[in-house]
Amino acid sequence: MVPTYTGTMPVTFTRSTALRQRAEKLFPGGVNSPVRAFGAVGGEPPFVERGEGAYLWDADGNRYIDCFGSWGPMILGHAFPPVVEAIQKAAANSASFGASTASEADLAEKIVACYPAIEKLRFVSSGTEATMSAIRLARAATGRKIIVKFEGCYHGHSDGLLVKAGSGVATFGIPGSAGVPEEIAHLTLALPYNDLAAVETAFAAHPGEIAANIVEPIVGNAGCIPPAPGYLEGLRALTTRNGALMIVDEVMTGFRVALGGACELYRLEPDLVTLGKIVGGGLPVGVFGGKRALMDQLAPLGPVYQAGTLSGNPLAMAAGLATVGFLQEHRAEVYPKLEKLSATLANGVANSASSAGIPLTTNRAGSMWTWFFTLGPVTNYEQAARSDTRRFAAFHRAMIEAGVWLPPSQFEAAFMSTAHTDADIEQTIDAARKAFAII
Ligand code: HOZ
Repeated sequence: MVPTYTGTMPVTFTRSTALRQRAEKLFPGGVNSPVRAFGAVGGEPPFVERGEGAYLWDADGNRYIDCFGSWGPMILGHAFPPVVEAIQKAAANSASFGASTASEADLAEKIVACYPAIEKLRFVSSGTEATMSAIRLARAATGRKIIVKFEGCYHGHSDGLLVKAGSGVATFGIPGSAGVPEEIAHLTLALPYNDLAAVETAFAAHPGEIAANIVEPIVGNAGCIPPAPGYLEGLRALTTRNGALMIVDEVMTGFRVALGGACELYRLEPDLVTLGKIVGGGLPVGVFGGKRALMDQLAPLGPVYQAGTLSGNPLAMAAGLATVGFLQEHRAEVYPKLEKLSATLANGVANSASSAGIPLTTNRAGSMWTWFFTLGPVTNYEQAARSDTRRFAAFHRAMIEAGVWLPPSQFEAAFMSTAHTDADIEQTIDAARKAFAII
C-alpha cells in the first residue's frame, strides 16, 4: 500500500533520484521527451508509479494532484474504468494485426460526427505524424512549397515545423533545431500569432507560393493563448482568398475545449484538421482528416504517400473509442463541469497572486490554462516570453512540494480532468497561496 501524500509533510525523492540516475545512463538527459527532465524548473523530476483519477503517485509514494494530464489526453482522469476495460478487452484479442479492423471505422465515425470539416481521415500514431502528413498533403494538393506557421505554436518535431516552435523548443530557448537543413527551414515562414496583417503581408510577399498555414487555434504550446476575436475567421478568409489551405491543429484542443474542439467553438471550416492526445484516450493516436477529395489524394488512391505499421492499432482504437464515446454521451455534463472547476481554480490562484502582489496573467480556454508570471496581456509568443521564468520555476517547485504537479514549463498549458474534485481545487489554490508567500 503506497502512502498518500497530502501536502502536509515534506516530500522525499529517494527512489526518484535513484531512478533518474539509472535513466541518465540510458536516455539522453534521462528522458524520452525533453520537457520531462524538469530542466526549466529544477528540482527532482518525480518518477511516476501509478495514476488514478486526478492523482499521480511517484516511486517514493508521494501523491500529486495532476494538473497536466499527460499533456492533455487524460480528460477523464487516470485509469478511468471504461477505458481500462476497453484496453483489456482489446488486448485479449492481440495487441496488433497490421491489418484493418472494425474498431478503426467505429472511432472514425465518431470523429466525423464531431468534426464536420473531416469527411475522411487517416489514423497515425502521434500528433507529429498527423501534422507532418497534413502538410505533405497540402503541398501536393496545391503544388506549392511554403508553409506558414505561428511563433510559439508547436506541431510536433518534424523538420519543417521546428521553426520558432513552442513547447520544449521554447522552454529550452532553442531557436530552431540543429539537424534541420536551412533549405527545409526556409520553406517555413513563422509569423506572430493573433496578427492578421502579418499573414496578409506574407501572402503578398509570396504570391502563389504558400501551400498552407498551420495553426493551433488556441495556442497551448507557448502556454495557453486564446485567439483574438475574429482572428481565426480572418485567417480562414485570407487563406481561401490566396488559394492556400488552412490546417487547424487540434491535437491539444480537440475534444478538450468542446466535443468538436476549437472548430466547434469558433465555427471554423478548415481544409484539414489534425487531432491527437484525447482521441487516443492516453494511447498513441494521431489523426489528420479533411474533405473527401483532398484525402483521396493519399495512397493507395492517390500519389501522396503516408503509412504506418501501428496506425489504427486496435488497443489505441479501443481506448480512443471508450474516451470519445464517453465524452459524446456525457457532453452535457462533462464540459460544464470542466469549465466550472477550471474557472474556480484559475481565478482562485489569480486572486491569491493579486493579494500577494505577484504580477500574474491568467489565460484560460475551458479546461486548459496558463498562469504567466508577467503583467500581460499575453496574446502572442513575444509577450509570453516576457514572463519571469525564474519565478515560475520557484512556483513550480513549491507546488510540487505541496503535492500539486503543474507542467514543468512556463510555455505549456495545464489541463483539468473530470476526476478533479472541489477539494482538489481548494487544495491547489491553498498550495498556490502558500507558494506566493515564498517565491
Ligand atoms: N507536446 C506536448 C505538449 N507541449 C509535450 C509533450 C512532450 O514534449 O513531452
